Amino acid sequence: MTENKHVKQWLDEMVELVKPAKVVWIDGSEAQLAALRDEALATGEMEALNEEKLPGCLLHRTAENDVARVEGRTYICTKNKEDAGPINNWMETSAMKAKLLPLYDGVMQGRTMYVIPYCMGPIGSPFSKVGIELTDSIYVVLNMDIMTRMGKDALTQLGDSNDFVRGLHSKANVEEENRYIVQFPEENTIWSINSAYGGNVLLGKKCFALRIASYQGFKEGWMAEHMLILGIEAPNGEVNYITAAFPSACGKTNLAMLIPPEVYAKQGYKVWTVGDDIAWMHIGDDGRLYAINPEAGFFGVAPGTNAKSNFNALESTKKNTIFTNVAHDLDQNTVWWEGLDKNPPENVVEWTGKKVNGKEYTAEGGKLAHPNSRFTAPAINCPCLSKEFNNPNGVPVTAMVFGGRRAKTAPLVYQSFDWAHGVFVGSAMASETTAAATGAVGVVRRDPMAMRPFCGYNMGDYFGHWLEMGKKLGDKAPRIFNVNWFRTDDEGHFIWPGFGDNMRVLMWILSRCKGEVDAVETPIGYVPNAEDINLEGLDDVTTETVRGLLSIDKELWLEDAAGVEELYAMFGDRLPEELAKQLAEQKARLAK
Ligand code: GTP
Ligand code: SPV
Ligand code: MN
Repeated sequence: MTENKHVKQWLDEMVELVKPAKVVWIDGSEAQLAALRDEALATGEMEALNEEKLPGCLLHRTAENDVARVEGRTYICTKNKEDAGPINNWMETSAMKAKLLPLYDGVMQGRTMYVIPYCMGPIGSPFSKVGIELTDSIYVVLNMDIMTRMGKDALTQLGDSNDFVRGLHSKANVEEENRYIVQFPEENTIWSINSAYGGNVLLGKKCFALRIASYQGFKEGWMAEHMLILGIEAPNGEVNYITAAFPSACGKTNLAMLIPPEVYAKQGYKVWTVGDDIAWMHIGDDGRLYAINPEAGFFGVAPGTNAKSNFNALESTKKNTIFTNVAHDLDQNTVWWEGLDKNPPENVVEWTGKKVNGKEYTAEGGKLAHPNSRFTAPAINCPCLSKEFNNPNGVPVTAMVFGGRRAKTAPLVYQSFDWAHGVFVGSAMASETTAAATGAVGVVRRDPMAMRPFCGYNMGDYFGHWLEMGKKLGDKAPRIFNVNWFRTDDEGHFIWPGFGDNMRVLMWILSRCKGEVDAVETPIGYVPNAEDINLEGLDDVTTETVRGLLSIDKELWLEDAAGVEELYAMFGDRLPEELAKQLAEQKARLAK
């Protein structure tokens, strides 16, 4: 399908290694995809859902030991350990290859190898980049079709260039003890083996668009971030774009697709989604920062998604969507998850594949759907998809937001003093862990810029790169904020209503960017006057509640600073001096 000699040479090498029975190029045609769907249905790898209620939708279950990203088995391999940094698992490039080659040797014998050319970013955009994924999984092919611009167009975009990411995936025998998700940023290469789950195997997503791309951005002067992109359209038609970085399962998809509360809707405000997980950002000709969404679909968390919490996400899943590890309602031949509605189906197969009755669950945790069950939905299904979605130049960013799950400490919202302080705020992020990765849930850990699992190089250098970008942007830099939707009361209930009502906070953020509203200067940044958060139409939330949500406990913040200090110490001399200075200044302000 291509005359590109770099592609052909690499493909020959990989075929010789994994020895597939057959090699099939994915051209992206509907006929080829339909045949693959049929094959997956015939083998039971996928199940077809109710054609009337969920046309074109498929259900898939992964192995019980393979339901989330595996951070402990994810590596950044470079020649020198310092270049991967203290946060990433590291092994020297050739040592890792020596370890993995025997696992790959002949692993596709008797299987078909699919060759998937794909483009991250709009076809024709100067900011887009091409990858090729080799895989023995039809699930991967069908998901990559939704998540990326896959097929012939991607090869056209590549031309005869050597600048493509070489991805090799085999589900092998899905052995946990031999599972590896390995990035070689210095070689534009990804090797993934023994998983068949989402982020571990859809190599365009976290492996390329964040781990490899963050390193490319460092080298080439742009940024790859774990950020949603949304536009807020004012009644006069002006649209302002906001990007936001929250750790996995902390609310990006929800915020990206929010429905404005009545108070704004009636005035004519609208919200548009450009992206829900990843932003690639470049400095434009006018000196501002522009963002594109490299993806073409949403790999979203199913549990908690319902018509009230996220109408637009739910609508996006009504056709041509793949559901992974949700429950299967046998009477309707539809899907169900916790939080969809209050009526779990009676005649149901839980996510593990076991048929259960009524409300008995056998799966650990007592849930019908896995907490990290997901939908893979085409972006074009989204009712609020931005008309700029395919704009090759991206959209200009007015504000950047960081946030996480913090039961106490972080206030509802605050603004950094300036860009450098904003980089400090992002670097100091912490959040409670979620089901998006294997391991304990609900433990507070430091997660700088929500990139801890996704930064493909030394995070000290990454902080330095952020500071550099700010210098280049100067006074055109987006303003930087931090939010927290997850403060809880003494009974552990969320105090802030969240979801659509988060727009009330975004509106304050935009007012600040335009210099329209004052704020209170505190040791950690500018905090709103509680009266400036519009609460019209909210029954349970008063200005007094908001005052509480905005309160800052200096003791807790000093403890937090100690955590930041510990994190910073890991980077040694790779930590930019500016950040050490920011931390010292913040501590001094808190101690006053
Ligand atoms: P990844 O796809 O893993 O990167 O996750 P994400 O950041 O896109 O998170 P998502 O929007 O899917 O939300 C994850 C979970 O957080 C869901 O269960 C939501 O219901 C919940 N959530 C999202 N926004 C809010 C909010 O404003 N308040 C509360 N309390 N929960 C929220
Ligand atoms: C995340 O974990 O941040 C995700 C899902 O968006 S995955 O693609 O599995 O990484
Ligand atoms: Mn994510």
